[in-house]
Amino acid sequence: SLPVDAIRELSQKHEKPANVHFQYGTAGFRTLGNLLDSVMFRVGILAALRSKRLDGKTIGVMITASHNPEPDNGVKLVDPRGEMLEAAWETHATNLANAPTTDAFIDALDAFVKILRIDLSKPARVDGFKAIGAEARNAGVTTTPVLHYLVKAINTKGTKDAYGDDSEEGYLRKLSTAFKKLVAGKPAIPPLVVDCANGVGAIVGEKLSEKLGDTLKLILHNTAINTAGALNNACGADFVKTSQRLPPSLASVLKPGQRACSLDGDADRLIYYYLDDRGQFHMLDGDKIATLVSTFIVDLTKSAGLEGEIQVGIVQTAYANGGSTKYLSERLPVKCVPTGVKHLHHAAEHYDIGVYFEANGHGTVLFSPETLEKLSSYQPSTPAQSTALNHLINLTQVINQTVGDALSDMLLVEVVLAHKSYSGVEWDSLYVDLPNRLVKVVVPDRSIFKTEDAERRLVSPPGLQAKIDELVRRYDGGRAFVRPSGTEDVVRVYAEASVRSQADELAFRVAGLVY
Ligand code: 16G
Ligand code: ZN
Repeated sequence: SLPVDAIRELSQKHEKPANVHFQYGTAGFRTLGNLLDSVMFRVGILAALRSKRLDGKTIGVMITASHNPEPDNGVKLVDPRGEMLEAAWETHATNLANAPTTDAFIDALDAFVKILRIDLSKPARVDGFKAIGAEARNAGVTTTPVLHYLVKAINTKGTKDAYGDDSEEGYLRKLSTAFKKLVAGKPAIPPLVVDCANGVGAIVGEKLSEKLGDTLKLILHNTAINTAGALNNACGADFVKTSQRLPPSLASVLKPGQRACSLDGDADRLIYYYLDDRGQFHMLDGDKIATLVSTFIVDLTKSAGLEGEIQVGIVQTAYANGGSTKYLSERLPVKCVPTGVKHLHHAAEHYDIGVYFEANGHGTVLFSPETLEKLSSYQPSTPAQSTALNHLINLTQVINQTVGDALSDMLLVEVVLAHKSYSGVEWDSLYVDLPNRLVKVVVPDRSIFKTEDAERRLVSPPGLQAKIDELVRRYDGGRAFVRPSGTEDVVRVYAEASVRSQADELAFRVAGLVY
């Protein structure tokens, strides 16, 4: 049974603040860090119980502000395969976090353990945290994707699916070794400017840089991880994507034509960009990355003689630029799903090779178990086929398949650019982004906004979608949708049109309907 006395004693040191409602949302529990003490304690217990429920498999606990301002902290769990916490447990997590007192928490815990038939005598391994009778290991200060990697590596150790050495060093070695093989024999790669958002990507990026040596010189900027308030402030992937401009700190650094990229605070989002000869800023976001990477992988499957054998598919959300959706769907199967990594990841698992990216720069490529099997047993019949096959196999190593990983995606992009001899300009010209505008609207109650069709249409409030449709019809190339944010108390409005001023106008007019 539950060690009630021990839990009570500890829980009383971490009472829940009154008048706060916690919600395990798309990215775990997120709120002001100073409100999260009770949540941290309870998440520790929850993680231990999840581990016990899964026969002692290792669970990860990540504490991070991600792309948000420093005081906005969060905590999320990583499931044994290195993936996001199973959806059903999000509700359990929310219930436990909101029990008003220690006694109510213990009652809720007791009921929960009974309903889920959790055998408390089972061992529990929680990486990075200590809780009831759980073995814990502190993964230290590292990126979110490294934690996902570690959890998968620990749980697959010694099996035929072993994912890699279960250390940060193992992660760095796996990625850099595969990268070096992939670019061997290609012309020297020009140095890459990396904006680390003053977050933990600076630490891991530095170590990666050492491993890469001369194969790829990383020029790290915004590495002030100890400066209060600097995290994601006027830098980082979210700043670049949202404001569609260069981080001011790079203005004197970046030369015309030079590639640069921004990570977010926990290094699971990546946005590229460059300045053209006139000094104009060009952004290469998650949609551009998906396009670059998927066409490369399709080419390789053809060159390997595996066309028709291995199907590549794309997963996007409603935020994907219409230009990218048009370009991609003329070539490949494309699926649209609701916002949030778990939806994209899940849908991508249905393809032989699933490429998923959110426009905000979070994404990765998944190779199904059957595809991995096919790649390892396939007998190429020409040297060219053999080369392409080896590239595909090395791609499975350079890509972090547990979750979107800015550093791994960065290496992936660099591989493709090196193979195609592309600069930012050629990459950018694959398709033209439609001008777009994102606005947020503060409303009294965002829960009245309900969507369907992968968040592209509103079903509630009644009548609103018809008004939006009517407005959109008047704009050339117009598209707009409204959805409640899963992470902030606002409603988001997205609009695009064939000209900038029209996209802006459409967004503001739709926002006007939402108030
Ligand atoms: C979270 C999601 C991200 C999504 C964003 C949307 C994860 C790990 N992260 O950050 O994928 O794009 O929420 O936020 O799922 P919104 O609902 O506030 O627009
Ligand atoms: Zn993040």
